[in-house]
Amino acid sequence: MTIYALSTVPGKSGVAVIRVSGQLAKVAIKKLTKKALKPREATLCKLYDHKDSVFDQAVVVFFEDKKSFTGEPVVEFQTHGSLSIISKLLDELSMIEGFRLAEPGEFTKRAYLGGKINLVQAEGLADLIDSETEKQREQALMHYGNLLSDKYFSWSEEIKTCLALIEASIDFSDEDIPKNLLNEIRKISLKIKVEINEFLKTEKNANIIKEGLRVAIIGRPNSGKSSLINYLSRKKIAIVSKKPGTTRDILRSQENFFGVPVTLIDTAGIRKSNDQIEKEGVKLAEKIQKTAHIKIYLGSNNDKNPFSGIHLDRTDNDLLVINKTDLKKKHNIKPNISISLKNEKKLNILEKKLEKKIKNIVSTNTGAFLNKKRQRNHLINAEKSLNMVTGKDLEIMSIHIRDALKSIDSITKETDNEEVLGIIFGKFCIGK
Ligand SMILES: Nc1nc2c(ncn2[C@@H]2O[C@H](COP(=O)(O)OP(=O)(O)OP(=O)(O)O)[C@@H](O)[C@H]2O)c(=O)[nH]1
Ligand SMILES: [Mg+2]
Repeated sequence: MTIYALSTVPGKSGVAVIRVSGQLAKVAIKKLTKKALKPREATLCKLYDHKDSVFDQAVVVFFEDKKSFTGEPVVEFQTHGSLSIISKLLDELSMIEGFRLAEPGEFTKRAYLGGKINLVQAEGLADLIDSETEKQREQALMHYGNLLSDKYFSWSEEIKTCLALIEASIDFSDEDIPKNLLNEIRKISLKIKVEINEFLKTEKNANIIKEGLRVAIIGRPNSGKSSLINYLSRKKIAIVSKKPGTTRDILRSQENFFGVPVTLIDTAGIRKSNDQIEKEGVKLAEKIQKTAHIKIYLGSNNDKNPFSGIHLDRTDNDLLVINKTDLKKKHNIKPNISISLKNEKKLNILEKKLEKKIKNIVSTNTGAFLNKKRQRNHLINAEKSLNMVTGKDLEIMSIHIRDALKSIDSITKETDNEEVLGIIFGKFCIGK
């Protein structure tokens, strides 16, 4: 069947694009424009309905078989974007024999089935359409372009090399198998395994790009956490008061720090309390502490034990900060920095340190990240199969290597899984 759909947003617009794909695409040109168009040339045409009345003027472009997005003959009608013209053109197309309205994602699905793009690229295209921030767009483009697919293709090639080595020596008796051959196979499979493992780890970075970095301020009551979120965000996000236990809920402020989406989070002061609401707040704070990418542990200079009752699980990304240096020091903690929010002392240094931590996390995030469960599942299966490439029995080794190859190849090309294809392409809108 030849399919058609509105490819631009439904509704009133300057220009609407209606796309037709299929072997009969040329029939639509002939019926609607009464012209024969040269491929890839924009031609201004009158559009005729089935009663020979002109209903619009449109720029029409024809793409030949194999030289279009879908790989089939494609026509794009760029009409005036009025609701009546769009529905008229869709009606006229529906009257042509062999034509039907496209399903969601069907143009992209045809591009995949026609070998114009692989599945990883199709998933990247869906992300590209959905992308909202610059980082998301960058990532989606890496998936839609060749970068990620090439990684999978190169693993596939290397695994095939292993198979070729096995094939070449399968007739040797066990004793005669050259030792370096077994070593070579093990070396290649180990290398791929390590690379897969590294790539699996990038999944958490993908979440940062999607949801932003979470910076949580954690500390005992009254240490100045709310004062700090207000300072860092340059807004009055939280109530500041000398009464310990002021903040109970989680307070968030969305920031854009040097192009990185960051959520600053103020939490309830952590201490033992009999107050039911405060207890609830402490629980929430401890939960946030576990999921933050960066924790700013904030203590008071005039506390003997500024972090008592707080489980200081520190990574390199976290900062230990002492506030209230305008008051007398009562502790012997060695923090990353001491500040006074009251006197605005060393706050710019704190901000610099925070900037460094953020950049550190984001800058290690170059290249394409894993962001699809489907791809992850195949990678995990490939990893499992490669783990079994041990021993000396070439036939058994070859079974596991073949399994690994199948898993890797399924990432770019699912051969027999209509359900999976339905999920991937169903995510697109009609007309894409
Ligand atoms: N002397 C002094 N007081 C400060 C400083 N920073 C904040 N404060 C005061 O300390 C008190 C507590 O500040 P908050 O920002 O509300 O502290 P918090 O950590 O959010 O407290 P809870 O919400 O109760 O957990 C307020 O009276 C602030 O004005 C500082 O650097 N020096
Ligand atoms: Mg507070």
